[in-house]
Amino acid sequence: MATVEEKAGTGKKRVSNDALRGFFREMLLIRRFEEKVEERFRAGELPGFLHVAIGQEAVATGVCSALTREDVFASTHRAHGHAIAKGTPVDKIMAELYGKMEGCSGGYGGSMHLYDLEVGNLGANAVVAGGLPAIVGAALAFQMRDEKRVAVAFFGDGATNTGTFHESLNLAQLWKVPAIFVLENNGWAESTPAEQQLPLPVDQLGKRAAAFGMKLIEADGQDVEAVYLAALAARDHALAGKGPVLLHVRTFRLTGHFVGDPQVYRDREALKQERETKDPIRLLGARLELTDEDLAAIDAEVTAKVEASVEFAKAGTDPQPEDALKYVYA
Ligand SMILES: Cc1ncc(C[n+]2csc(CCOP(=O)(O)OP(=O)(O)O)c2C)c(N)n1
Ligand SMILES: [Mg+2]
Repeated sequence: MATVEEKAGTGKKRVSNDALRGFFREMLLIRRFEEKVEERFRAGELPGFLHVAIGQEAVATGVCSALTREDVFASTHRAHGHAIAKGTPVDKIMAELYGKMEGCSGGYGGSMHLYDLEVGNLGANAVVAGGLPAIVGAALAFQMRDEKRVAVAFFGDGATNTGTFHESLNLAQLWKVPAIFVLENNGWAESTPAEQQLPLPVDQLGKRAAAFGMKLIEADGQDVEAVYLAALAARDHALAGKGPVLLHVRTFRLTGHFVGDPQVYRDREALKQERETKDPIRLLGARLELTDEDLAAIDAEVTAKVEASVEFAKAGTDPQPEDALKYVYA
């Protein structure tokens, strides 16, 4: 976990510069990984359907840095960043995207089904809001076993319109389980903008917590320090037996819904503006006053990791036809 200090004379918490540099490195690793994934997908090397979370890296890093290895999470169709931030090596994730047996899900899952129980990844899920009920169950187990662990669900603004969202928050609050519901609000559900899918203004989506009497914590999703401190507070609340938390972070999807999305529905000028002003990596780099040399060194280090992951994946083992029905229980 990162070091939290007191900002001199203000009583306000802040994260040490060393820890912020660590966050920067991880966020850049996630960015370079996803850029590489886009490139290899366009080159026809990756099967399936892919979603990247470019612009949302501060949410993955901020939340997962506040968790221990024993804490668990469930993710969505936009899962690479969460998986990397919780500690799965990029080699295993890239191999999964290439459909290789060395992948974190043995090559059976692909981008929308990244699992890694060793680091507490209970699975990405292609079903919108599919992870929330699982997280309520995991949190209930921790509560019944008296374990100091939290269960975290990542999901988007669109997911808050599903029945599973409401059922999960209702039961979680009723049972006061140690769950954190991370509402990663990027203001889009595929090509549908917030104002066409939400009855509340996009920035007020956190108000949904009140319907369940649930604790609400909010943070700027482009500011990794703010997300991290908010996630720490949410974890403390949940572990104190005070019940679950809705952690609402406003963030920005700086690319299409899926890799290859031409985004014909999106205002070009607004997107350009968001890319210039809302990029969480650029914002953190400016705050840390990284020099060009610093930046080049960190970039070279993470880019080399990503390149190596592609080599690792390409050298991996293809599943055999006779393995197709393994792990099928239906
Ligand atoms: C139950 C269900 N309904 C619809 C879909 C199709 N779908 C995939 S992603 C998506 C949008 C989800 O929006 P949001 O929850 O805001 O997540 P984001 O894509 O913005 O990360 C939809 C409707 C689905 N996969 N599952
Ligand atoms: Mg969304």
